[in-house]
Amino acid sequence: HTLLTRVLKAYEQNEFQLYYQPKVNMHTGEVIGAEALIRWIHPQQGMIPPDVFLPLVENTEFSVTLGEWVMRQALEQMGKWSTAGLVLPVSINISGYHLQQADFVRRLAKVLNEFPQVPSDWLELEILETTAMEDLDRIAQLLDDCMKLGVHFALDDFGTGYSSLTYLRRLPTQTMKIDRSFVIDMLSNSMDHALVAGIVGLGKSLEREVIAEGVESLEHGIPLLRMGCYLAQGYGIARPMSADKVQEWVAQWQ
Ligand code: G
Ligand code: G
Ligand code: MN
Ligand code: NA
Repeated sequence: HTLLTRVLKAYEQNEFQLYYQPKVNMHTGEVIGAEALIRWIHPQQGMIPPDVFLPLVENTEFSVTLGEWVMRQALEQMGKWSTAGLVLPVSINISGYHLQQADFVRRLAKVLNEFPQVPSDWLELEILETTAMEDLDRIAQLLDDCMKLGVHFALDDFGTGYSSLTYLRRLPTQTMKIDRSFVIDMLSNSMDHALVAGIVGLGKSLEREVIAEGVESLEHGIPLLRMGCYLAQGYGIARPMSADKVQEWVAQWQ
């Protein structure tokens, strides 16, 4: 079997699972949400990371199937947490191929309607900066239409794409996620420190929320807070974890 046929079979056999990585406000201590990250739990090989199998399904019809599965899983999980007394907005990573499907808005609305107990504004879609977008006017309109349904958007891996500033200028997104490659070494690398400070300033000027990814230690919080970047995600706060561990994590964080 090719790896792709194994991926399709894995989907049918329910071997995919969403892990969740918390995002916090370092200033208030509040847990503000979590990013959903797909995992393939192979019965023999154990966990297979998305970098191994997502590239295979990229730009295929199956990536849309999987993308909608991720959406439903995230919404269902938010509903479960909410019932248990935990309000936790979830962001999911959306592939460019999926986002650019002609009926994206209609299908998103349909999925949201399946979860009437979950407010749509708890769902955030992270758009990869490396997503090749041919027609930015159309995508901007698409994001507007989705935002009318209530969902939020974030520019993921901000600063690494070849058209970061163009995407920022043309796409109506509420949040910028500073790519972890700038954040990880910012304590020792003055270039990275300056770039992070610049991105935070840009976010402030444009009235976007800014979240630092790759916060690998609590020391990272010191310069970030000084810059006015309060929101953070990274191994120093929490690693991605299975859904059943999240409530316990939130309880001990607070
Ligand atoms: O979780 P991890 O760091 O291994 O993720 C590796 C990459 O896979 C990241 O770039 C992440 O955005 C991407 N990824 C993780 N889960 C999903 C998903 O559900 N959908 C898409 N499209 N990408 C994902
Ligand atoms: O591309 P995207 O930002 O969606 O990727 C998220 C990926 O980043 C996840 O696979 C997650 O495991 C990884 N990640 C999250 N926090 C950290 C961190 O602090 N350091 C590193 N190196 N990777 C991280
Ligand atoms: Mn992401
Ligand atoms: Na990212």
